[in-house]
Amino acid sequence: MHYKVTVVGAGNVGATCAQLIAQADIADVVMVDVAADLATGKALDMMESAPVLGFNARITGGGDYDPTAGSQVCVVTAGLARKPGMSRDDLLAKNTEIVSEVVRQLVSRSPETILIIVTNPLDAMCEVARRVSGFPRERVIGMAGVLDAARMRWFIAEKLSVSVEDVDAFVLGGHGDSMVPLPRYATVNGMPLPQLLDADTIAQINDRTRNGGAEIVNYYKTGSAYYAPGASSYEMVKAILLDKKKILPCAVYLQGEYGYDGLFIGVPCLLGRGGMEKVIELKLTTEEKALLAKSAEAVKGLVEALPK
Ligand code: TXD
Repeated sequence: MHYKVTVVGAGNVGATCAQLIAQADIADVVMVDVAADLATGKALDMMESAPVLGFNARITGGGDYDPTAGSQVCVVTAGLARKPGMSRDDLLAKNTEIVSEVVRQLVSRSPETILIIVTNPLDAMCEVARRVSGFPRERVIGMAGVLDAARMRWFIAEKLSVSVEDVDAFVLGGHGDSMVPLPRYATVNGMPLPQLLDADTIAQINDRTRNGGAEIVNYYKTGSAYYAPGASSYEMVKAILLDKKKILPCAVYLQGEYGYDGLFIGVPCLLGRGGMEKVIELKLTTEEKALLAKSAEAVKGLVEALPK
């Protein structure tokens, strides 16, 4: 079967994700953007890279949603990006409007699709997508933890001068400054991180992970990170389409797990062809639970601030 993935928002993150999906030949990609010509132009530009890179997937782009019909996965990156000095939360009102409209358009044409939400403020936009789509939680998944964990993994690999391939890490909680890096569950080729680095160094890595988005915004000045966010979105699409049963940290609508009910929070999930197939519950220390509670409060605040 030939899979179809829609990416809404042909901006920095959307286009990076689209290119990676096509280049891996796992699906055809339809890009949609209000800036229709931007989507058309980027799709053409990517297709012109196909002969050189050697992929056969088709990428199309424009402003029309009809070509998205029957998509197995839809990635929503449409919205405004953060500018320096702007918090993720400042984006709330504007992006609620955008994500609501985008999701309505998508689900009317692909009622069985799996939604991957990327637009910030992430956890609140997931809730908007869940409400508008009426989908079960298995089919509304937020991308944040894969990115936050990737940042943490890179900082660990850099610090220890080891291959990124050997480094695993988990970040829980909302995708904000109160996210919860979990060094106790980070490993380097199976070896627990706390045995390899001292507590101060680990604390520095945790802080840098929490501020990873802001660090890039400060360099870019006119936009936010996109290579790692695009790659992280692609990783989730791949895990779903190829039914990998991969455990990845994702924002998911909790129903009692970790003591939360009715809130999107980043936790380890098993991703496969059914979407978010299982929430994995880790045993947390009292301190980790307290940090997660703080992060959950921040998400709750955002959700309560959503326009009714
Ligand atoms: O970890 C994460 N979840 C994130 C989230 C990591 C990085 C970026 N994150 C958020 O993703 C960011 O704060 C933004 O809310 C989105 C997209 O970021 P990107 O850097 O790709 O922003 P761009 O380059 O501005 O692209 C957004 C595109 C742009 O081309 C707009 O024209 C389009 O979205 N857009 C729309 N498309 C379709 N429909 C509507 N209504 C629309 N409005 C804007």
